[in-house]
Amino acid sequence: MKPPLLDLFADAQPQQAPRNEQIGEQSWVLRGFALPWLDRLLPALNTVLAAAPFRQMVTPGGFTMSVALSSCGTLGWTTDRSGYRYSGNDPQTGQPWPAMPEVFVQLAQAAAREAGFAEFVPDSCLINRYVPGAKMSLHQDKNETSYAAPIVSVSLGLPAMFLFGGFERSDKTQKVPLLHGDIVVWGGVDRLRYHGVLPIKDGHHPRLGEQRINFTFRTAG
Ligand SMILES: O=C(O)CCC(=O)C(=O)O
Repeated sequence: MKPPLLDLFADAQPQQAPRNEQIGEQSWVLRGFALPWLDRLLPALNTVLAAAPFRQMVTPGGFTMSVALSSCGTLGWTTDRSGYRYSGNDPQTGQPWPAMPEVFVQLAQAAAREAGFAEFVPDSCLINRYVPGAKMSLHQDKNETSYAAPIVSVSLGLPAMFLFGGFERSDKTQKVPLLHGDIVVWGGVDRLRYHGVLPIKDGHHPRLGEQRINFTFRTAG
């Protein structure tokens, strides 16, 4: 029997008290918001990853991303030498991306609602896997057809330092520490703010091991 991709039953860390922190006019960090969902989220994640395993993609500039990616939903974000785009099929298998598990949709909608975005209908969930040292450079999410919907970004596993900037790459950034279970939501007037993740520090998370997993929910199509 193949071992599970993630250890579903290892002890969870002590729970953080849920609270909401405003980091922009329409941007919030929902502390610990995903924690009560974990027992449903992680098995669903394993199912998605069995069909669309993590892989490292190449940027149009020819660099291999340090973060490994997968996706679920009707559209998955991809990159290769010819550009960044959304695709209905996993380029590795040629098959449609796995369907977005119902629990993913419910969590994303609950978080969006909590942050003031009532009608969020995500059609894409990018799943980012960071091992220690992996990072994501400052960027704007601009490959979506419309910017009307917010971004809902879920953090699991090792801690991260999230950078939340302005509308120019050179704008000053806020450093927002993110822990297991935190969710960042930004949209409306903040939808196109630059953001990124500093290199993940070495560590071991009791439930997810030596990695950080991020779900980025978007309405792409
Ligand atoms: O990992 C994160 O917290 C952010 C991910 C992100 O910015 C992205 O996938 O566009």
